[in-house]
Amino acid sequence: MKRQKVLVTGGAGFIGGNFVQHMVKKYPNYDVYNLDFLTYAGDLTKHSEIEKEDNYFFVKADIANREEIMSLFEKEKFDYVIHFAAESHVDRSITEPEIFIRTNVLGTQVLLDAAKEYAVTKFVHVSTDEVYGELDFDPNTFFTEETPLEPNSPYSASKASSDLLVRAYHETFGLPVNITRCSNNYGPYHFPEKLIPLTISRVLNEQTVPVYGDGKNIRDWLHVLDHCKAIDLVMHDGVNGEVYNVGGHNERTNLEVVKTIISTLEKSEDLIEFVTDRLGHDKRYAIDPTKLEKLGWKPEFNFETGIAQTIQWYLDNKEWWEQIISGEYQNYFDKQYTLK
Ligand code: NAD
Ligand code: TDX
Repeated sequence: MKRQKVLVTGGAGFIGGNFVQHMVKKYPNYDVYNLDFLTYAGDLTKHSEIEKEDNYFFVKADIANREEIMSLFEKEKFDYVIHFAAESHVDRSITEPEIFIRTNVLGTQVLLDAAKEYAVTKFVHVSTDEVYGELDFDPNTFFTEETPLEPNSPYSASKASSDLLVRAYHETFGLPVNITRCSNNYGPYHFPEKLIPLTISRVLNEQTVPVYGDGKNIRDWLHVLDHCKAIDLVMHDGVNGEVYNVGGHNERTNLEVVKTIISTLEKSEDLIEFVTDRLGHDKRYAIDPTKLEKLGWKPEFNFETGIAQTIQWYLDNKEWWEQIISGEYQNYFDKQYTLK
């Protein structure tokens, strides 16, 4: 079999970064291209180990820059495109929606055009369960692949828009695509603006943890390495045109998550600070992963084993998250919280 060329967009970010490392190590016969614009969320220090490998390449480019993307595809003739690059933080989409449309919608369309023009074998679009909107607190209701799209935030609306474009390129042009919609990821290299790494880093620094509203909103937590295995499976075995939900039945309220972290680190719950709720805050997400399980996926982590491993990783890699929160990014943290 000829060497396969895999383009991973957003490979300097959290999930894309873990996926690039998974691919470089697991498939020495694949050339893995990490394409990233290195926004505030992109960081290459995480790849210091794999940088030495012959099958890893980095390209700095903006997915919304048509000329740049087209000439890269012309030159490299990729076999696979695994598309993670996005603006990913819901809170930012509430204050600055425009960049979400540019990156998540226009950027995806440029990549689809390039994938069509240069006839890739597969285009995997990494989306989110947030495109389905929110569920109520009835524990027997789940998002399936048939749940209608009802996004509530500018972020999820931009992701739903890109999902529809991906679907349209399959229906209209026959582009071989899959869409994956996963629940909240956590694990190594999670950017400390998101709930779990923000809580771990702030608790370790004896800072208060802002819990939005009453803390009863529910998220369904998925370890990033289980997500990487799901994408690996879908890129190789997914049926063209199909959507696959990814989630491991690990629902927790935000307050439960924060309390678990605080007790594991043996700190006081006095650090919890209830702050003004997020606008349009989705109540509950929960995934039905049956379709992906039928394809052969099974998660390794449950929330207890995954969160313990993740907390230990943040203890062992303090320099990584400290370099992020000690820079100008700190201003962002300080701006966000309005105490009740
Ligand atoms: P992230 O914010 O950690 O990383 C995003 C990466 O994309 C960064 O490296 C950034 O530099 C890059 N990027 C941004 N704009 C770009 C552009 N114009 N051109 C090229 N690169 C650009 O995000 P993440 O949490 O790793 O999420 C990855 C994907 O998974 C996203 O598409 C997101 O919507 C989806 N997703 C994330 C979660 C989650 O829990 N984190 C859950 C479901 C789905
Ligand atoms: O400081 C906080 N306090 C708080 O109570 C933060 C940052 C969050 N929260 C709450 C809001 C959510 O209910 O915690 C929950 C998780 O928040 P985030 O970590 O911001 O994630 P969420 O909004 O659920 O979105 C994530 O999962 C789906 C990713 O960021 C998205 O990219 C993905 O699509």
